[in-house]
Amino acid sequence: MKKKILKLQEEFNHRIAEIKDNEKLEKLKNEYIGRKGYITQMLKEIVTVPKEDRPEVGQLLNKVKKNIQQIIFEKEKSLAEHQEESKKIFDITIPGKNFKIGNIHPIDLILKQTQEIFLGMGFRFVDGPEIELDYYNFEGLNISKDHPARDDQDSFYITPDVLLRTQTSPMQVRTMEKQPPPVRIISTGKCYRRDSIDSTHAPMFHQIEGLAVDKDITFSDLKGVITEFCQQVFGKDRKVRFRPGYFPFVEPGAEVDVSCGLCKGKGCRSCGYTGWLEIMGAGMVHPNVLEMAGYDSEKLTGFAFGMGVERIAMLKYGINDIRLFFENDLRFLSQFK
Ligand code: 2NL
Repeated sequence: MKKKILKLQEEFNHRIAEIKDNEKLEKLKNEYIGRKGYITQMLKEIVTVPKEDRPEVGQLLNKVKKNIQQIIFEKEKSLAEHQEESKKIFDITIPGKNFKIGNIHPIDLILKQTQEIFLGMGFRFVDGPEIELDYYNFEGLNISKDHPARDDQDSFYITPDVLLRTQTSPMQVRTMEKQPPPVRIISTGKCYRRDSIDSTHAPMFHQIEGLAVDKDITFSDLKGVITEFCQQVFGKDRKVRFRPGYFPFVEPGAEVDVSCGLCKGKGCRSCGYTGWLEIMGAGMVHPNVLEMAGYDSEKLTGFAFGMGVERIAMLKYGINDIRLFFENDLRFLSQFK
């Protein structure tokens, strides 16, 4: 009997080593430790063992039973783990992880596009401080302390002489002071004004300004550059017109309109039934501005223009409220790709 028990254990050890799935393991479990299994069978057979040997044989049988139970338990665990593991490696039906990639802010999109267009026409890009001296923001641009134009460009003052720039022109003045002509620059960035917030005004906004100074620069050059820019941003089919307009730093000055894209210039609600949309101010640089920067206004002429980036973006994308740009609502911002 003892031999038979040990043989049973040995046989079990061989058989379990071969097993690779739950179904076969379950069968083997029944075969050995089930209700009609070998072990139960042998427990019944114990009566055939001589009385004095029974305790020893019984103990051995119990030991083998426990042993087999333990081995089966371990095998069940390892099969389950293996299954988990192979799921991880092989289940190609699990959906991939969706990486969220951000997109460029619509204002930056217009800024980048604009820079590309003007770089293509030979302009250089300059960058400068948002905290400026009164001199560069106003005085050097022909806006003296008592000039009424200051009313439209009320600023945030840090001291009476230091303020948040109300336009990007200060960098143009700084550039002229620093370098001899010819000058062909684009200045872009944030500007600040003490405006009440509404659908077309924000206390912080972005501007794009251009300046070209050289011998023999004419209003025709300005018209050519601006028309090219408008057609690249809004489309080849757009027309551009120049109306007289006043800015203290230019003479003559002009307001620039682009033909309405919705009605093709016929007049509709979106263009106020005029067929035109105002997009920027421009003009020939005022002789006073050239002189203050140290340029000879008898020998040199120049043109300049300035536009609000938010306004360009609103016209291009059909947006009706400037506040959308600054509220950081991803449902809005993620539409510009
Ligand atoms: C507007 C009008 C304009 C300029 C900006 C400029 C700069 C220098 C000299 C002369 Cl250094 N002019 N810039 C000229 C005309 C118009 O901007 O309404 N911008 C949003």
